[in-house]
Amino acid sequence: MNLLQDLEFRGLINQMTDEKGIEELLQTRTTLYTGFDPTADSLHIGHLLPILVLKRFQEAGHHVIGLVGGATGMIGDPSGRSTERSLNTSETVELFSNRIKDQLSRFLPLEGENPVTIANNLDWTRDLTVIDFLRDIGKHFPISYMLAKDSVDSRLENGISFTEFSYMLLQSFDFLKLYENEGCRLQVGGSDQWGNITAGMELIRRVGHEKKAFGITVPLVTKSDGQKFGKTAGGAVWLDAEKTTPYEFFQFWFNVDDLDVIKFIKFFTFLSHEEINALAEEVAAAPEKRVAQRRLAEEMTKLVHGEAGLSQAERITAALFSGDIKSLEAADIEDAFKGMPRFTLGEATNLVDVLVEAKISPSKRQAREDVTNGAIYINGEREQDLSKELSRNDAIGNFTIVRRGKKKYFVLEHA
Ligand code: 485
Repeated sequence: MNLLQDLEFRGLINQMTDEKGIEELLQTRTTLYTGFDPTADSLHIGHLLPILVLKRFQEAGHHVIGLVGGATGMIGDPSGRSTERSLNTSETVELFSNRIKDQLSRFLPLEGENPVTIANNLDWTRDLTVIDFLRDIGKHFPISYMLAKDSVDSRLENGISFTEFSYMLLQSFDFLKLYENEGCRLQVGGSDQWGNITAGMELIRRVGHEKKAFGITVPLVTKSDGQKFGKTAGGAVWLDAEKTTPYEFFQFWFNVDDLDVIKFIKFFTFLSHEEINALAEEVAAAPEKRVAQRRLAEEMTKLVHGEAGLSQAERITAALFSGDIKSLEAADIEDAFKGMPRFTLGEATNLVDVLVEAKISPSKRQAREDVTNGAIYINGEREQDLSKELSRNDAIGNFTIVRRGKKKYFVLEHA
């Protein structure tokens, strides 16, 4: 099975500008690119699909260029957005560019057998004068053509600045530059990039290049429940471990719906078609076992956070499931209970008093009952002694974890 057939099997192709032409192009080693704008200090899970598609091209022997939009990040792509973006300073854009370049290179090796190239469009726009830009690029774009693009048309009513209106010219210019300098014939992007990609192909044609350029878009990832993919209660799912911990990342995948899990396995993992089909049978036969979700979570966490990140995530998951908090290390505790309110221990150290003060039990009477009934666990161990004093000796690092009942966890921090 060739690359295109694999992409089709996985549902990774949304649109192609010319299926026959692309099939032919991919018969031999070709150069392709995808652009990423530095609009934040990290990429998020929404970027992962195109990144992994690039990885599939790279592994199939093609030359992949990951473009960081040091220039376009100064402007702001109107595609898929209903309002104008706010501008970042050039320092911020540069900082973000470096972070994104580092992240890209984690997935797309810059060394080894078939290295990926990282480019920055600031390199060919920095010294471009406004006069040259308007004469050499602008002249090829009829206003009617630009107005007809979705990204512009959908914004005419609510307003679009000349700045964002011009964005497609910059992205088109990138395609032209990479075509001329690197022999890049194919641009890949999300479905919102169709307009920009086809504009670039058009520019390449209009300046008189004979060999055609092509475009492929990958689908927007959607969930069966209609909610937005890649968002949790805590916000976006980031690829940076500082922003989304490996444990949170693991949980995100572990919690995907039965109706979505096989689709996501096809999209995001490199499992073979046989393995995927076997997992699909598992989901149909015994969905409650969540075998496919576990496999998806393992594969993705390993891919993004490495073996160490995966084992940490699994350690925390197992500890929280079994209640064996003692098996966790101090650093795990921070991640496992990230975002949960913490109660800082003060004067009171008597367990019953702390239960009341930290609002773990609603009243002193209830707190005593909870302890005697065996509903209170300290770092995973049942505590039934009413005279128990909490001390640093109980703590894991700076924290003591109290559980009330089956699942309710509370974090006590030793001052
Ligand atoms: O020459 C180019 C310069 C910039 C870009 C592409 C080519 C970036 C592009 N305009 C863009 O905004 N991409 C988004 C981003 O950077 O976050 C997302 C797309 C998504 C997918 C992903 O980038 O919204 O569909 O293409 C890689």
